[in-house]
Amino acid sequence: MRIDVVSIFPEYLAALDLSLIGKARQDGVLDVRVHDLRSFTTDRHRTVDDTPYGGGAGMVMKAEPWAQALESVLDGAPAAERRPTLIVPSPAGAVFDQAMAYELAELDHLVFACGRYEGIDERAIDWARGDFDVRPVSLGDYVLNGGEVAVLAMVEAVGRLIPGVVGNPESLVEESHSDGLLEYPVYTKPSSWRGRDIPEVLLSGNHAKIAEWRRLEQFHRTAERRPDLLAGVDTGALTKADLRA
Ligand code: 6GU
Repeated sequence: MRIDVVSIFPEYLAALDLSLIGKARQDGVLDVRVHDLRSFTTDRHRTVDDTPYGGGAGMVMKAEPWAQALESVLDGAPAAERRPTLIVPSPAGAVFDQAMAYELAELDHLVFACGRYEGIDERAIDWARGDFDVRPVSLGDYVLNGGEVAVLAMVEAVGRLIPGVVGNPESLVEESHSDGLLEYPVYTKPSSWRGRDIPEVLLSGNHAKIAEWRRLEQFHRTAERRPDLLAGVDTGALTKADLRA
């Protein structure tokens, strides 16, 4: 997968050199390129923002540097059957979730446009629809100063779903949100630690019983912490007592 990130703080994206994503880049599974928006300005001050029409606090990112940057990304992209997807991180976007991560992991070319200040001139976004499948995306209902941190989160969530990025694909199956529920609690040695014992069933060697216990724990946790998620899950024969709800 090819990933381009455009930002006025390319250093923020240095974390993409690390860990699983960094390894995937070294292995050639992920081709990640980070671009400095300011290098697409033409004035002496390398201006990327200006005051908002209509008034109000803060600054708005100018359209032209964005058009230049995105055109340069298109020029440098390998010929692809599908249009690249342009993700615009914004608290005003659709909320990113595991289903979206799976969807994006199927694509060959993702481009991230990191806005700062009060956002990007909307005409640049509209213009980009000519060449990109544009998707404004939010991490959740809170405000960050810019899209960079959101891009780190999204690239990690998407990248780890690409074959060859996570060493053991089995670990993608049994994790929070893979089945719409939160993950069950996990334990490792010693079996007794500071007076706390692990649940006995985990020492039973009975795999069916362990699987059943884990499933029930998933429901307990989800009912307690994220009851909103249960609406999308078949709770089947479970009773309210089972859910401890
Ligand atoms: Cl994706 N961007 C910004 N700037 N703020 C956010 C966000 C994204 N998601 C939640 N808050």
